[in-house]
Amino acid sequence: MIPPRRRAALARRRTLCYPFRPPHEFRLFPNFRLRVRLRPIEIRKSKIAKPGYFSPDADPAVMKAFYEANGYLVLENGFTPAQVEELKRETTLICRGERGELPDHPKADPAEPDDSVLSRYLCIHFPHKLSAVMEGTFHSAPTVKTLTTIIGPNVKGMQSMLFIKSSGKPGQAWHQDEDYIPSRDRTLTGSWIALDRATVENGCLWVLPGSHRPGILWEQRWHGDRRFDCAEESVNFPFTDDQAVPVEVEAGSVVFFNGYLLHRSLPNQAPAGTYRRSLVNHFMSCESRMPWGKTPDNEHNAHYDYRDIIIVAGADPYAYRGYTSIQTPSVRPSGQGGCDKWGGAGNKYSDDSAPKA
Ligand SMILES: O=C(O)CCC(=O)C(=O)O
Repeated sequence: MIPPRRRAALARRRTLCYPFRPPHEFRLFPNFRLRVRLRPIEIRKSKIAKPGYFSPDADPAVMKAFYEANGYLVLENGFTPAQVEELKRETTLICRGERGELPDHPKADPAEPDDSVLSRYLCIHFPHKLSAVMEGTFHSAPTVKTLTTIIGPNVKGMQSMLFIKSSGKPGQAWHQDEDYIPSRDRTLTGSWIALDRATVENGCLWVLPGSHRPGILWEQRWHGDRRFDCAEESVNFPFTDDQAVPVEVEAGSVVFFNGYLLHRSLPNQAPAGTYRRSLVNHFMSCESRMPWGKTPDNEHNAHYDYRDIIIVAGADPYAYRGYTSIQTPSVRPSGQGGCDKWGGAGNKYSDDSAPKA
């Protein structure tokens, strides 16, 4: 008598050994009475997680080790389907102007369908200044747990971007976020919350694993490439496009990535009427002062500390400096109407037929 566990193991082995579909039952030898019953081949869903993809209960030490080596990780199910639905509803209200009018974008007519409104936007900066629901994502427990694992016990948030990226909208060329939001200890971390399933087709994030490690901010140049919006492209780094990894994720997953990691996204090429929505928040250690933006009264850069922040974990050693509100929400141009409003006046796409005025 074969014990049940051994029988199950043998059955599994038989399943694995026959890559073709064998007759359901056959005799090995005509005079041999043992009948071997072969089960139809099973295509089982792999239980092996993709490297860098973690569940909320994953071992923090393993997550940290992957993050330190690669500069990113994916937290699967970081937000529940109900939370994602609420964030999508809020996205629509923000785009319609129902959470406050956006610069140069009057409130939508109530009769205008949501799809028509949403398709006007590539991205809205600082949505957390408009919406308590958006700001709430800074404090979500799985996010904070991951941030304290990869940054340290004291964490502050300072920036958010709400990508709508409807079909046909461009991506962002290779860049490092510390080029825009400087930390003093290389702890800048993006949390990229997928509100739709993000795929290569609809313009998911691509990363160059390990590219954060040299700790160098590479030179940036205008790219002139219609696949990308008006932000410049990092160049002259020792990595090639074929080393890039697409970070495809389900809605509710969160991609955490280091501020020195080279990353980009390509245009949304999915069918019309679809979106690749994501909410990206930025954080760093509270210990890092932040010389971001214009210093008031010509204060020395090294002394300046941007204080439009939200403490999400631990303590702020500079709390005595107080807190303030500096940024206001804005709409990021897609480049489809030119780049003048992005401080890129004179930046023309390679197929621009006529120079802009
Ligand atoms: O979501 C995207 O398409 C690009 C996001 C990005 O580059 C960023 O968050 O820095």
